Amino acid sequence: MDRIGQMQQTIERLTRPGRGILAADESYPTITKRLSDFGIESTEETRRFYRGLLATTPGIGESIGGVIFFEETLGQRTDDGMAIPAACEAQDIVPGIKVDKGTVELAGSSGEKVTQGLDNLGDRLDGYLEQGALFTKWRNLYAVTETLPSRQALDANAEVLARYAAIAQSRGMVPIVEPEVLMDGDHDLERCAAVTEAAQVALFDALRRHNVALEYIVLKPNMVLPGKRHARPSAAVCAEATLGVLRRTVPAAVPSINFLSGGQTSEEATANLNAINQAEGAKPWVLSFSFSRALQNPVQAAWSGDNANKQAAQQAFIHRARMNSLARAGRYDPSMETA
Ligand code: 5MM
Repeated sequence: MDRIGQMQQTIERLTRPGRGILAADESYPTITKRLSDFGIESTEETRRFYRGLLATTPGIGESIGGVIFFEETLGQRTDDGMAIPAACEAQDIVPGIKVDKGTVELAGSSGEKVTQGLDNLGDRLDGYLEQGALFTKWRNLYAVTETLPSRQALDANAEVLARYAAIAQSRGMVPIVEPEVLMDGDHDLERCAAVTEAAQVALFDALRRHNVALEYIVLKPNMVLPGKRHARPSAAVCAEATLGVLRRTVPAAVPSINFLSGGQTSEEATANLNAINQAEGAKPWVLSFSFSRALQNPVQAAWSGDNANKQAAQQAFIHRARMNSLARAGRYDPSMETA
C-alpha cells in the first residue's frame, strides 16, 4: 500500500464510531510520577505488566481504536508472550508511538519551553514502523500568564510540530499534533480561549507552510477551561468555549479532534466531551478523546501494583472507556457511572 493509502486506512480505523484513543505514552519520569501516586513502583516489569494489562483487556477494542505507547512498550510482551503492538492489533486497535523527546528551555525566551526530537526522526520512525506502530504523537506545551506565551514561543513550537508532522507523513504515519495549553495557573476561561486560539492559528499556519496534508492528521488539543485555581465551569460553558475556538481555527479537512484530559477528573472529562458532542452548531470533525490520566487513574487505583487485581483493573478500564465512548456520541449521562 502506498503512503497515502496507509494513512487513509489508519485514519479510518482511528475514527470508527464509538472509538477514541488511549494515551499510554508516559515517558520514564511521567509514568514514575503517575504510578507513585498510587503507591506503585515504576520498573521495567511493572510498566510491562501494566501496559500489557491495558492492551489485553477483553472487549476494549469496541471503545478504543488506537493506543499511543512510549518506545519502551513497543519492544515488550504481554504475559502470554505476544508483542504488545500485536496484542493491540489482535483487538483491532491501532498501535501508535510518542516520538517527541520532551521539552527544553527556549533560548532567548523568559523561561518558556520548546519541544525537541526532530534529530534522526525519520530513521526512528522507520524502526517504529517495523515494530508495528502506524501513527505518531508529538506534544507541545504552553504555560499561560497575563503576557505568555510569547510570539516567539508560539512560532517556534508551531514550527517544530509542523516539521514533525511532515516527517511522519513522509513515512505514511498519521501524526497526532498536540498543542497543549496548560491548566496550571490562575488565568480565566477567556485567557485560556485566547491562548488556545493563538496556538492553533500558529500551528495551522505552520502545517500549511510545511505542506502537511490536513486530511491525515489528528488534532489533540486541550479543552478550553480556566486555570486550576478557578472554579470549574459547567460542561455546557466548557463546550461552548471549546467549540468556539475550534470553529475559528481548525479547517474542516481535519478528520478528527481527540482531546487530552489535562488534569480534569475522569468524570469531568467525560461530561465535558459529552457536552461538546451534544452542543448545537457546526462540528465538521469527529470529536473524541485521547485521554491519559482521565482513562488510566481508575485503572491504576484498582491495580495498585498487585497483579492479583488485574481483572478489577481491566474492569475499571473498560468502564471508563465505555463512558467515553458514549460521550463521543453525546449519549453519556452521569447516572451511567453506577448503572
Ligand atoms: C497532556 O498529556 C497527554 C494527555 O494526557 P492527559 O489526558 O492526562 O492530559 C499525554 O499523552 C502525554 O503527552 C503523555 O502522558 C506523555 O507525557 P510526557 O510528559 O511523559 O511526555
